[in-house]
Amino acid sequence: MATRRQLLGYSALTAAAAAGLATVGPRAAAANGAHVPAIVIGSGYGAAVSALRLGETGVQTLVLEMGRLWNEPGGDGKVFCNMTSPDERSMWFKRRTEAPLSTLLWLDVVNRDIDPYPGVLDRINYADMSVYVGRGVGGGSLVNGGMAVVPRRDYLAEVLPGLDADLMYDRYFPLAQAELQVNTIDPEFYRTTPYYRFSRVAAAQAEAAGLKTVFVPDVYDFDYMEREAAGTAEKSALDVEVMYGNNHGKMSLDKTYLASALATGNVTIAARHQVTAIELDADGNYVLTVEHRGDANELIESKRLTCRHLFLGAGSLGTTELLLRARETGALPDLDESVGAGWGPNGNVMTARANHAWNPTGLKQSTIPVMGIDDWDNPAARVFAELAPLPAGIETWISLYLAITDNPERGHFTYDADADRAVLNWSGEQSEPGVAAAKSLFDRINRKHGTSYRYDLFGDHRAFAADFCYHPLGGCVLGEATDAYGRLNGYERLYATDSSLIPGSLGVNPLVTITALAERNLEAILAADFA
Ligand code: FAE
Repeated sequence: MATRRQLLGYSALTAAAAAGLATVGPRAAAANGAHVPAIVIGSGYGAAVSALRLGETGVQTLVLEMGRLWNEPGGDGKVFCNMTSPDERSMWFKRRTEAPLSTLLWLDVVNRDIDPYPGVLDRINYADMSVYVGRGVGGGSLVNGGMAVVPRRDYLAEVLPGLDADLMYDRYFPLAQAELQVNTIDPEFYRTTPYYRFSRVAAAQAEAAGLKTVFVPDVYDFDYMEREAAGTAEKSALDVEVMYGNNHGKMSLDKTYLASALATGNVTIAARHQVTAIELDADGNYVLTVEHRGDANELIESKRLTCRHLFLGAGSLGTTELLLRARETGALPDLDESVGAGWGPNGNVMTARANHAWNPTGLKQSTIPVMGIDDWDNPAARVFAELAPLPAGIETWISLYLAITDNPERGHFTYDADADRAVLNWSGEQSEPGVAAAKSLFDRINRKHGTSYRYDLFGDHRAFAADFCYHPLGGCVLGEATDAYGRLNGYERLYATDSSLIPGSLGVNPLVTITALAERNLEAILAADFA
């Protein structure tokens, strides 16, 4: 249930979008030349936590987001398009959609030509790795599956040994889950609805092969989903909506943290505002070069905005690029030499199996995964694999999986001065440990059931796709490029607050951890740096 302050903040977002405004909240904060006490770059999980906690503490805060405000229906009455009929709203300035599954039976039937537009999903293509990210007020929360998994305590201690585990598990994870409105599917609905047949089939096969399956909580409102199934609410997850946005049901950040932040009265959100450079002036203020752009990507206004405290929440790629550029151009030369290092795709590997004719996976499929195979206790190959839907509108007999593997490889970013961008150094070989781990798990299932992989889904003849990821992590690692709370080494009042802090691997989907870590860090920062 939304709280009063969330309803208040969300209606401010909706009203601004309806009026065609890019800025929500006190407008002067985003005027060219303005000085504000705090600026937050980006509006994903880490950024949204920062905005709320700063606003609650009475700190005037400006949130700068390069993507759109997605709170106003288009000509078809919908804010977002679905995955089977993508239009320009689907992707960020592409001429053709770039979906993760690009073919079916080797046929080019998935992707569509689209007009370039600030659509909600971006795919950033490096040489041997592509990264999907959300663009818009709410960041990745607008496009993700909402799976809200708390990491294993032992693995979190391996990845980020400096964290106080008791505090994380007793205080910050429960706080993040409550604010994000995490809930769990009713097992009876799961067991009986045709929309989760795909998941029941895959779970039963995993269990028969001796593997453990677990329900996975989510930020999608499962009461709403039950009403979709009953025909009493407009369909969203049950109408092939997720990667290009959900029109209903999903508790994305614009309905939770960002709405609450706006309701404090101290927070301004400026959409289509991209930060391109960060400098420091003689008084120790951060000076930001910001481009306000329109739907055709035309420059509406170039701005200079200054602040005392600067929070980077532009995501693993966005935060790392801004910091690398600042260090390498000499704007912030004292940034740590480890900025750019410690990056990983959370061991993401996608694969699919072909089921026997007597085991259909269903015409109707919910887009929200609710179950995973948990084989993380297997010392030979630690894998947590979500049972993913493939809602094609036809029977495919496919079981699809996104496996999170314990791939120890790490990539790093370098600054390409000519292109003025950060380039990811990650080779195809570095994906191989993840593929080997995933293969060992799914080979077990195939052996048990006499089934095989599908080779027709990734545009070529591969059974495993590890050349794209949904979970970019690292680039500005906690305790390496920063102190124990995300303060950047070398500078004061400069913070990283997002997935860039987590060094490449987490063992589960990362949104709850990013949120909980930001809550932890902000509490310490507000107590010490804003006293
Ligand atoms: P993020 O949410 O990426 O937000 C960064 C924001 O900063 C974006 O809105 C950018 O547009 C904006 N930005 C970047 N550069 C600039 C700039 N220079 N100036 C202004 N704004 C800028 O950051 N995770 C889960 O836990 N469960 C899932 O089920 C799940 N499914 C996923 C499915 C898909 C298709 C994708 C793409 C991701 C999924 N994820 C999932 C990952 C999750 O969404 C991601 O880890 C978080 O969104 C990262 O949060 P951050 O706060 O780091």
